[in-house]
Amino acid sequence: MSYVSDVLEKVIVKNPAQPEFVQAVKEVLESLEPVIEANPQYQKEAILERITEPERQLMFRVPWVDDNGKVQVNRGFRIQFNSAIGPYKGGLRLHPSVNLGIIKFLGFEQIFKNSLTGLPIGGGKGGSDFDPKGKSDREVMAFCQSFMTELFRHIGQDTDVPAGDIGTGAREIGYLFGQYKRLKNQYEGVLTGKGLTYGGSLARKEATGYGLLYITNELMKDHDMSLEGKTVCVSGAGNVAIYAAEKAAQLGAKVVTLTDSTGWIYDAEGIDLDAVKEIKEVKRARLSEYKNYRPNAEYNEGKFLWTIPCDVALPCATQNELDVEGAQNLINNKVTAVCEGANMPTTLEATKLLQGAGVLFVPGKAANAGGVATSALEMSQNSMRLSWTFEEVDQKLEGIMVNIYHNIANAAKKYGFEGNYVVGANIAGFVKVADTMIAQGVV
Ligand code: NDP
Ligand code: 2IT
Repeated sequence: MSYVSDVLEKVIVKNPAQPEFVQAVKEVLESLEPVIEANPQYQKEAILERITEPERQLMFRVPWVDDNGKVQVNRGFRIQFNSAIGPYKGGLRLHPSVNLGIIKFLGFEQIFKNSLTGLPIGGGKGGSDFDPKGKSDREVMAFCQSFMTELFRHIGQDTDVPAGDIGTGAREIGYLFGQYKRLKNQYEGVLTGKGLTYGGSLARKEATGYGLLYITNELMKDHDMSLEGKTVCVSGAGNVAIYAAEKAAQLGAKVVTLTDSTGWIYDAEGIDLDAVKEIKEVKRARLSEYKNYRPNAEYNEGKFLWTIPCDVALPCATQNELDVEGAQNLINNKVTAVCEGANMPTTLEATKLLQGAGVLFVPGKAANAGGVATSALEMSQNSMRLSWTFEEVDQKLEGIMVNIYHNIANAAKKYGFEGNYVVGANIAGFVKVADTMIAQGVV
């Protein structure tokens, strides 16, 4: 049995009931075969065994009182996965589906994504099964304060720097920051995605979506195409989806779909983003309201199956949202490129199907790295106690995304997998972390 299959087997046995974690590990490990074969030292140093085992896993009770005076209990998580190249860095997800396996898959992906940014950040992720939907501001604050009352002792600007993810936006980061400061009596850049009056970075809000389009643009350019005049389907209607749609439109494309957890909209004339921002960012309401703004648009209840013809598909909602059925619909409609704004939105089978059909496919750990990269820029600004302009941050972000594209393209080519950006991203992200782990000894 090869070293890769042996470790994968062990990961499956040691992590029962964690299908998403096993899926993420399988995708990475299988594409590392050529590097592992070329470098026997990785096996001698047990790099794959070490890199698949988090350095530290925290699970804790989060009790809080709701508006009816009733005590509620949620489960909190922080997975400090790998600190070889920098302090743990990664978001906090607040969603009822959150469990240990989900946070571990996200933390594992984050190691390689953060490595690809070229910035000094290790991999981590956290969150809770708390559902912010339908909660009052006071309830969200009560939850955040309780969550931070345990988390604060494990994090810090040089130890572990959490940020936003699904369900965690500016409001939640504000409450978390306030409680951290109160408990530690320290004003430090312990979280990113902060408000602009207390250490936040301009362009962080836009960064993941804009970054996704910068890398998509570079991919198209490298294949003698452009986004100008292209039709784009985006899924999700949150932070990543909205700013992906905004940059796509700025680059001359027409975005015709968005989705949320209850339905999806199709606007053949191009999505009106001011309307979506009002519905989602201000009212925290459902996409079904979009018809009130654009009566000619379509709203459909249920899951979007990628049935609308498009040149570029950008899944920006959640894991495994694009399955074989969706992929086949995209292929039938002659999609050119699929670039992942969410983390692992495409199933392994759907990824293989798309790649087999010659669709250009850029995986999330490369394509959505603009968010965490800009978080690292926020950390730099906090350390220097100064702020860059929107243009400065945006320019750095674009440079980072263009670099990531060429690094993953070159890594794939070097190992004989030209055009396979999944293999390229995994190899390019892995090698730096693995070599650093060896340099730092058995820790
Ligand atoms: P948001 O909470 O802002 O938005 C998530 C969107 O996806 C919402 O529209 C939500 O619907 C929809 N959604 C979430 N879960 C489900 C589900 N189970 N089924 C169907 N729809 C769902 O999160 P983000 O935009 O920040 O995150 C989206 C993805 O991007 C995630 O995979 C995240 O890990 C990833 N990501 C985020 C980064 C960031 O900087 N924020 C950076 C890199 C990756 P509804 O509106 O109904 O809630
Ligand atoms: O998945 C991700 O990269 C994020 N949610 C952003 C993490 C961060 O630290 O900005």
